[in-house]
Parts: sequence; C-alpha cells; structure tokens
Amino acid sequence: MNRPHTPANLPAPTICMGEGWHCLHQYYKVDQAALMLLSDSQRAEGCEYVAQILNASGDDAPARQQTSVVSGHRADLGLMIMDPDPLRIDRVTQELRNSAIGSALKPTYSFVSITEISEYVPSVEQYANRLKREGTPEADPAFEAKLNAYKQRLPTMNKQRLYPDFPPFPVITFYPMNKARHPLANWYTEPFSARSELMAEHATSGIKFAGRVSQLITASTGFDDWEWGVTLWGRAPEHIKEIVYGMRFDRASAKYAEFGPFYLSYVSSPEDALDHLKI
Ligand code: 76R
Repeated sequence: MNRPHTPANLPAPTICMGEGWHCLHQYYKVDQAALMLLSDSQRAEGCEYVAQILNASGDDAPARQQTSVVSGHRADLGLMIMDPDPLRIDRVTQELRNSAIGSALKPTYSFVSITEISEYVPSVEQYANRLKREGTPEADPAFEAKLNAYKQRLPTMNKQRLYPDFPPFPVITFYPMNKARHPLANWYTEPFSARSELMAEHATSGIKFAGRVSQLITASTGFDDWEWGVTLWGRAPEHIKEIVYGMRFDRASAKYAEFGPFYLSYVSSPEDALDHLKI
C-alpha cells in the first residue's frame, strides 16, 4: 500500500514560530480625500480606537509594537509589530483598516520577516579561534577574560536577536537588502569561511556604534521580495547616516550588498502620531 510518509516524531503543524518571532513593518499614507469624507466625530472615534489598538499589551496583543512618523512622501505612519503568531500581527492591520479612520489610512509598503540567529554569530569555540587568529594567544590572561565576557554576553545577545526589546532611541530607519548573486560577486558561491570572515569584519565596524545605533536584522528569504530587513534605531539622526555610509566600505557591503527603499521615521506614541498627521 502507498502511504504518505509521515514520521511520528514531527511536531504538530503550526503557523507560530517555534523559536523567534514574526515581524511586520507596515507603512501608511494618509489619504486626504478619504479623510475629508469623515465627520469630526468619526475622526475622533477612529483615532481613539486606533490608538487603543496600537497601545495594547497583554495576552491578545502582539509582543512588540512601535509607531513612528515617517519623513518624506513614501509614507506618513510607520508600524513595526512582532509576535510568535503572525495572525496576532495581521489582526492589528485589519483592525486599523476596519476602524472609523481605516479608509484614510492607505498601506503603501510592508515588509514581512522573522527573527533569527545568523549563521555568522560566532559560537564560543569560534570566538576563541577568532581571538587567537587576531593575535591574543591562549596563554594571555586577556584571552580568558575576553572569552568569559563573550560566554556571558552570548545568551543575552541571542535572546535580543530572537525576542528583541526595542531600544529607547527616537530615530528609526528601515530598509530591505540582499546579498548579491551576480556572476562577478556572488555571495552564495563563496565558501562559508570567506563569508564568515567578511561578516566578522562587518560586525567589528558595527560594534563601534554601540550606544548610538542599535540594529535588528530580520530574515525574509521566502517571506518577502528581499533577503533581510534592516532596522536601525539611532540615538540621533546623524548616527544612522554615519553607520550606513561607513558600512558601504565593509567588503561584505561594498561588494555584495543590494538595497531596497529606505524609510526614515521618528518614534512616536500612537496618539502623538495621529495628532501630528492631523487625523
Ligand atoms: O549580530 C551580531 O552582533 C553578530 C555580528 C553580526 C551579524 C551576524 C552583525 C553585526 N550583523 C550581522 C548580520 Mn549586521 N548590519 C547590516 C546592516 O547598510 C549596510 O551596509 C548593511 C546593513 C547594518 C547597518 C548592520 C549593522 N548584518 C547581518 C546580516 C545578515 C547576514 C546573514 O545572516 O547572512 C545583514 C544583512 C546585516 C546588515 N551589524 C552588526 C550592524 C551592527 C551595528 C553590528 C554590530 C553588532 C550589534 O550591534 O549587534
């Protein structure tokens, strides 16, 4: 008899992430013509309801939500939402669409991704090898100190990669990116050792921005049109420009990175954002 192959040890099918979170970046423009058709009370009621949705916390609300006001013509309002359950994220966008001001909020861009621990995050053993390669011999007391510090830091860093807390920084930039698959610069035909070395160089240039820029890389291969979403939060706007410019000279970016559109926005409470947008 021809039976489907269903090994008994597979977990139950699910849309929720076993490890890590789903992530949605969603951008809206205010449609002035639609807004003019709403009464003052519809606008007030809609704003109150939307603010309540975007401020919600607790079991039914997404694990993380952030609202921002977007610069430039591509969008007015930015949302970043994360949760293990993609439908809890989607519900927020449906609630907004179905609200009294829903007709005035036109989605203009969205990006669907998930959190991950990159294959280039060094394990404790790989980190030890890197220290040796970079000139700290095992006998040096600094070796043990650095290795211990990394051992202690790694679980917290991995937790932040999978279940991030949003940093208390007011400026956000979001953009999607790929690693090139060009005949003369194909990331995917490079051996792991070469990619890993380039990513180590990349991380070293990023670490210089500690305290000024906080980064979250979410993976989107198979989920959206680009391979990763880059979310950068800045303590001040100039740090964002400085890091993105600086990284263009890292070999990993100079040779292999391709970028999509950039969305620069300013973190805001939902109430302040709706007020700012004059809804
Ligand atoms: O996560 C880590 O800290 C470990 C090292 C590290 C990895 C694996 C790291 C560090 N990144 C990693 C992965 Mn990154 N990053 C970008 C961009 O604009 C550009 O040129 C590129 C966009 C920025 C600005 C940035 C910042 N990084 C990645 C990946 C996935 C590659 C993969 O898995 O195949 C991408 C696409 C990417 C792109 N990176 C850092 C930073 C900063 C500031 C750091 C320092 C460490 C930190 O803050 O965590």
